[in-house]
Amino acid sequence: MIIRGLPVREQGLPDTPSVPGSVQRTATVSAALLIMIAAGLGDPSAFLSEKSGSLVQDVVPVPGKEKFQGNAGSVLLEWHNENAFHAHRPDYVMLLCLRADHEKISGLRTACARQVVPVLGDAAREALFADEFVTAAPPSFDVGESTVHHAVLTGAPEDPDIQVDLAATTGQTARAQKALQELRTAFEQTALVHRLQPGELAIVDNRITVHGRTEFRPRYDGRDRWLQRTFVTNDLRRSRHQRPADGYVLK
Ligand SMILES: O=C(O)CCC(=O)C(=O)O
Ligand SMILES: [Fe+2]
Repeated sequence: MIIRGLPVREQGLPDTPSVPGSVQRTATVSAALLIMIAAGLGDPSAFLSEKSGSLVQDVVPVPGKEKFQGNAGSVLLEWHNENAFHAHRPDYVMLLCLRADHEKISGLRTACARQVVPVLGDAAREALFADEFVTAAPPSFDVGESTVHHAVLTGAPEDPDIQVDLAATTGQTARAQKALQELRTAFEQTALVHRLQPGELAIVDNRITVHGRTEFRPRYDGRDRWLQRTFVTNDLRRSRHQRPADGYVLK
């Protein structure tokens, strides 16, 4: 879902941050918008290992990180569910645009299982429903090597959930590897591109939708692309054992 016309005034904004791990911890209009809308959808949440556990995080290009497969990069960002490896990955990812890139070419891309699954062949669909995949955690999480075998598609055959990160998920069998290739093609075939403008908020349903981003050219002049991001979880209780003091931050 895209919500347009939110009151983000570009003129009044400071320079786009350009340091790694940049977050928003003061009460700005954009941060308030994100948290209010998150509270309507569920509860905001964050991971301590990621952007110091801030509930509102800057998504900005960082000098020297151009090729990084994460939001500090500016090359094509691979298709992924947010925190695909994690049992308590967010249910929604909210991305609010404060500033577009100079050339207005950068696009948030989304592909929804509801469009993706019907274009898959029977063999690929069957493989994606099997526990034949492993998804690595980013180094920042310090959880060691993942060995959990999971399926990419789970739930109702006609409306499944999806769990994959094409930069981190590997097929453990020949048919699983082949199915991931077919899945990538299906993502490309069904992709929507959202060239977010200031004041536009994308709400990505992370249970059924993967996202990524097309390439762009940062200039590091204070006017680069700037999104702010908040994760939403529908059932905070489920992760209580990982949230000290019943806060919103998962350890
Ligand atoms: O830069 C974007 O449009 C999305 C980046 C991304 O995947 C994220 O911040 O979760
Ligand atoms: Fe993401």
